[in-house]
Amino acid sequence: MTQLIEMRVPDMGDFKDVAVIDVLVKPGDAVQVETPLATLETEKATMDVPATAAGIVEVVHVAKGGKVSPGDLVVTVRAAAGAPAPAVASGPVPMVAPAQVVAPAAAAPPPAAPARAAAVPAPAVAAEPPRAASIAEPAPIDEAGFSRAYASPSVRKLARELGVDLARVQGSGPKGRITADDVKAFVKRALGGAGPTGGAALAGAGWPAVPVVDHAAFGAIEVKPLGRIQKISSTRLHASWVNLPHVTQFDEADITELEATREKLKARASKSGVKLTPLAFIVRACVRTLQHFPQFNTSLDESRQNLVYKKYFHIGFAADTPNGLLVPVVRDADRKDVYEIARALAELSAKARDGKLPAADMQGGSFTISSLGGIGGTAFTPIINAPEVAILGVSRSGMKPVWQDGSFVPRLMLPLSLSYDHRVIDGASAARFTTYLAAQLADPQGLLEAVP
Ligand code: CAO
Repeated sequence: MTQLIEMRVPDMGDFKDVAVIDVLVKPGDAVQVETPLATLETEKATMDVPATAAGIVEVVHVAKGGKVSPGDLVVTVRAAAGAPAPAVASGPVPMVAPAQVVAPAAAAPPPAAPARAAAVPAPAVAAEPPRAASIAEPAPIDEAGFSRAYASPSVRKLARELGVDLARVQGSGPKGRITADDVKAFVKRALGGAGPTGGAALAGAGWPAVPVVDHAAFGAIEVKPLGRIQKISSTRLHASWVNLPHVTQFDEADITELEATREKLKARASKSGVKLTPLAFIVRACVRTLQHFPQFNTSLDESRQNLVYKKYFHIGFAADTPNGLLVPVVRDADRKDVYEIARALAELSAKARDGKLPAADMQGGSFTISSLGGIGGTAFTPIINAPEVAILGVSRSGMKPVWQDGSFVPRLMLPLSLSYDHRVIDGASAARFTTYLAAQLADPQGLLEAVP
């Protein structure tokens, strides 16, 4: 003989007309004692209405968005045959404070293992499949952050079961409340994006996450979506940053003679439609240096056991465009003289700025230059355009006193910042590379020689 049990909203102190923000069961669902039936929200907290007996839900009397008061009917449950008498509705249900207020209940240790696990003999250890070495151990849960997170007890329980640190989950509910769907989406992202390039902000993926901050809580804000190019470059930059051990070697090149020569040639070049900028000379100098140090014109293959030496010199250069950062590639830069390089730079950067750069013009680069010289700065640490193994950063040149033959002389010095993949290149090679590069830049006549 089965029995119908009415489950009602328990005493909530002075609260009346409390919003139902989630209904967690539907007719036909099996519930156990303490299974959350619905989530209610007052101005100060969210709380779950728990089942008081085991059985099958017959009728749900509340709807999401409705209001309830203590004593209102939530569900009618058909008790399981032979089930023990329903537990007495136990005073106020566990309450969870919204963000900032620490709820003692929320900081409680993880719930005990489900009853089934206790009743079933544990599988022999040997029967467990070996754990893949690449799966990271879950990061420990930040208990203080977990307890501060704004979530109902049922969502907390779910998070505990799945090993999700609620402190790292962005809530999509009203006032930033974390829902069960937020927790599930977080886990899906962890499974799909775990690993170095995924950049998963998940406890389970082993990558520590940056804190999620409700910026609006501190003042006015405006949210703007990232542009398409920004999204692509942010993924690539992040992938390079987390996969390649970067080291940056700084140096200076004396370009006093180079600038004097460029000044002399600029007007004539301009008449034939060529803007002879320092970057054209820098590309030429890099090609000569790469020819001398072929290891910088390589990529690691997929197995990471071999270096792929490229016999071509396709030089990418970072171009600042209204849509974001693009890297057009000057193809076969070793077969171009300074004027031809200057012409290619101007054409490619114009196309990039107008949004008319075909994908083919951004592919196949073997080394990249990022020049901020036209803007300013003294040095920076560029991120390697992986799978390339090095990138040259160029900052603004300036007059400096340089000690020469017993006295200081004013020289125009160009700051160089070479970031390299330390798996492929060692520090001594990098220092030799920038020293050689600086020597090329100090020799404008050499750079102006016809290409063999
Ligand atoms: N030191 C001093 N002056 C420099 C210089 C340097 N290192 N490099 C360029 N200049 C000067 C040029 O001589 C030019 O002056 P004049 O007109 O008097 O000759 C002026 O700065 C502007 O140069 P430019 O920008 O027209 O040409 P460029 O070849 O130096 O640069 C390009 C072209 C596409 C690289 C540049 O426009 C650009 O987009 N730079 C930004 C790159 C970037 O965003 N890098 C960061 C990537 S990582 O986030």
